[in-house]
Amino acid sequence: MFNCLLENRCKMYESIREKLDTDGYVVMEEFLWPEECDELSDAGLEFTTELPDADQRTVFSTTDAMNKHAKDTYFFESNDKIRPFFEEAALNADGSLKVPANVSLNKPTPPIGFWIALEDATVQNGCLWIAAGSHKSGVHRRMLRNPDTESKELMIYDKPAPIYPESSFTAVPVSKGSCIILHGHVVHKSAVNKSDKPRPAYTFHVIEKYNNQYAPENWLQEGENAPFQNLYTTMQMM
Ligand SMILES: O=C(O)CCC(=O)C(=O)O
Repeated sequence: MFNCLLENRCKMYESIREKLDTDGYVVMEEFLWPEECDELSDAGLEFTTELPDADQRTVFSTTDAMNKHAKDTYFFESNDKIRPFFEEAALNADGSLKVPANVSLNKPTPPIGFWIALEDATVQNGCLWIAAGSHKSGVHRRMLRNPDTESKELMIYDKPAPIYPESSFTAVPVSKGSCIILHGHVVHKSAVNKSDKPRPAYTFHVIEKYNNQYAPENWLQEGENAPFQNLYTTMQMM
C-alpha cells in the first residue's frame, strides 16, 4: 500500500517535471482550499489599508525606459519586507489609484515561481498569459545592481526590452485555489483588469541554495540581517 502511494506520488512529480521542462509552466488545480484562499485574500486586503502615500508610490514596469523604480532603494531593501508596487496603468498622474487598492495590488520573478489564484482568474479580470516554451531560450533580459556605485541609478537592465509578438502568449485562466508553477525563465505577463471583479493572487519565488550560486549582480540580494528564508531544511542544505 505504502509503496503504491509512493509510486503514484513519484509518477505525479515526474509528470509535473516533464510539463515544466516542456512548457515552462504547470497548472495545479485545487492546490489550496477555498478557505485558505479566503484567509490569504483577507490578509492582502488588510495590507491594502496601509499603502504608501500617493507621492511615494512606485510603479513596476519591465519596459519603461525612464525606469523610475530603478532609481530608488525601494526594491533594494525588499527581500525581507512587503513592498507594494503598482502597474503603470493603475495610477493617475497625481499618484492616486484608478481603482481601489484592494483590487490593484500585484507582485514580480526568479527561478521557480508559485502563483496561486485566490479567486477565479479569467481573461476578463487579468489571468496570466504565458509564452509556452520561451524558457528554453534562456534569460532574455536581466535587472541588475549597477556596478557603478557612483551612479544614482541603483539598478540597470543588461539589454533593451525584447518585443514579443502577442501571438506567442496563451491565456492561462484558472479557478480559485489553482497554483501555476512557473519556470523562472518563462516569459509571462498579465493584462489590465478591466472587469468589475478583483483578481487577487498569492505569489512567491523559490531558488535552489544547494550547489547553486545565486548571482551577486542580481538586483535582489539577501540583507545582512535578513537572509532568504529556507523553504525547508534538509541535511543537504546545512
Ligand atoms: O500576477 C501577475 O500579474 C504577474 C505575477 C508575476 O509576474 C509573477 O509572480 O511571476
